[in-house]
Amino acid sequence: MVLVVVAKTKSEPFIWNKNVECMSRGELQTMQAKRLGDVLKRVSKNEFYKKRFAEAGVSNLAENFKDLADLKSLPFTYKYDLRNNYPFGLFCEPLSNVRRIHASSGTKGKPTVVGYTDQDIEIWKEVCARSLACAGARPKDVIHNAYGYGLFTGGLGMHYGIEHFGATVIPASGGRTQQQIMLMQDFGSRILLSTPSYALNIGYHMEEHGIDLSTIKIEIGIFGAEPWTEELRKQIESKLNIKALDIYGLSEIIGPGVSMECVEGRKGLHVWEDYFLPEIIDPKSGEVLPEGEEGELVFTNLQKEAIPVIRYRTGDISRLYYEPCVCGRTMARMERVKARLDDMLIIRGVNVYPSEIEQALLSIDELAPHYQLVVNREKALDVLEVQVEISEEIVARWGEFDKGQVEFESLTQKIQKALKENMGLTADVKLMKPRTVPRSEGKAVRVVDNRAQPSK
Ligand code: DLL
Repeated sequence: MVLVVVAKTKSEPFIWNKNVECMSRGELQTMQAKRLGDVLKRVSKNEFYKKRFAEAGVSNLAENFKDLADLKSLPFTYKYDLRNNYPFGLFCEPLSNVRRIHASSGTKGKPTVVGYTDQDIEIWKEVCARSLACAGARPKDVIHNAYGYGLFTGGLGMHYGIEHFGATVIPASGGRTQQQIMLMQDFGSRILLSTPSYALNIGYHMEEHGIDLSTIKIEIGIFGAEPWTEELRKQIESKLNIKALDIYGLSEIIGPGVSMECVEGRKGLHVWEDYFLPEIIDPKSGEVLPEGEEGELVFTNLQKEAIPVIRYRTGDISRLYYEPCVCGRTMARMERVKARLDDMLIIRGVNVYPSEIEQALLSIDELAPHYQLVVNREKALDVLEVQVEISEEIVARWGEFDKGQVEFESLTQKIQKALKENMGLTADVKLMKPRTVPRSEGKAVRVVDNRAQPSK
C-alpha cells in the first residue's frame, strides 16, 4: 500500500508592508541611522532639548550624532518633562502645522499633551494598519472599535488606521455594553478592539444576560492599553471564544500601534522599528541592557514632526528579542509588558506588581477574574487587601454567600497561601460576591491606593 501524504498548505501571513516589515537588519539599521540624524536636527531647534543636551554636555548634535551606537550617550526624556513644559513646550512645529492634539489623562495634575502633523497622522495610520494585518485582520472585515474616542489615543488612532487599512470601522467607543453587543450582533463584526478588561466585561455581560455567544461573529480581539497576563488572555479567549492578541503603544510615542503581536507566532510584539527605536535599560543605572534582559523600555521617535521624543523612558517593563519570527517579519519583538515601574507596590518590604497578583488569583478555579487591590497605611506599615470575586458556580454550589461557612474560610486561606508561596506576599483577602467588583469600560483600575503619601 502506498501512503500519499498531502501537505496541507498553510495560508501565507498577510503582511501589510512586506518591503519594510521583512527588511534585513543591515538595511533597517541604515534607515534608522539616517532617520536618527534627521530627527536630532529637528529637536536641536527646540528650546527644551537645547537645554537638556547642553546640560548633558552634548554639543553639535546634528553633526556629531549620526551613528546608532551614539544614541546611548544622549540624555533621556521623561514624562515629567512633558508635564513641566505643558502644554506645547516639547513641540517642534508651530501649532499652525499641528493637525491634531491628544492627551493622556494621568491621575493627578495636568495631562501629557501630544500633537500630530499631517505626516505624523499618515505614519500613525500606517503602523495601525500594519498592526491590524499582523493580528490577522483583513480589509474586508467589519471592525468594532471599543477604545475610547476623545483625547485618549486609542479610539481615534485605531479608527484612522482601520479606514486606511480598508476595513469597515464601527466607532463604538467605551461603555453602553448592552448596545455594543447588539451592534456586534447586527453588523457581523469579526474583530473587536478594546482594553482586555473591557473585553472580559463584555464576555461576562453576555453570560449574565443569557446572550448566546454564537450571535456574535467576533473571531479576533486586539487588546491593549493596560497590562494583562497570559492567564487573563486564556479567560478572555474562553469567555468570548476568540483569539486574543496584544497591542502596545503610548501617547508620547504615537498612541496604539507602536508594537503588535502576530497571530502566527503569538510570542512577543513586533516593534515597528523603522519609526520607533527601542532600547531596554536598567531603570536604576540607565545602562543599556543586552538582548533578552528585563528592564525599562525606552523609545526614540525616528520620524515624527510635531513632538518627536528622544530616549523616552516609558516606565514599562519588558525585554527585547531580535531572533527571526515564524511570520517572516524581521522587526524586533518586545515581550508582553509585565507592568509599569510606578505600579510596583511595596508591601512590608516585598516588591510586587499587580500583574503577579493577577497571575496567582486567576490560577485558582473558584475565583472569577474580577479583582481590586486596596492599599492602606496602618501605623507606618503598608497593608494590602486583595478583593476578589468568587465565581457564580461556586456560590451556587455553596448555596449561599456567608462569611461563617467552612468553605469561605478555606478559600480565603487557599488564596493567602498562593500569594505567600508565589511571591512571599502577606495580604488580607476579602472574598466578594459575584458582580460586586467595579467593571471596567476602559483602562481597569486595579489598585486603589488610600495611603496619604504613597511610598512610590
Ligand atoms: O494606552 C495607547 C494604546 C491605546 C495602546 C490602545 C494600545 C491600545 P496611553 O494612554 O498614553 O496610551 O498609555 C500608555 O499604557 O506606557 C503602558 O503602561 C500601558 N499600555 C499600553 N499598551 C499596553 C499593553 C495608550 N499592550 C501606557 N500592555 C503604556 C501593557 C500597556 N501595558
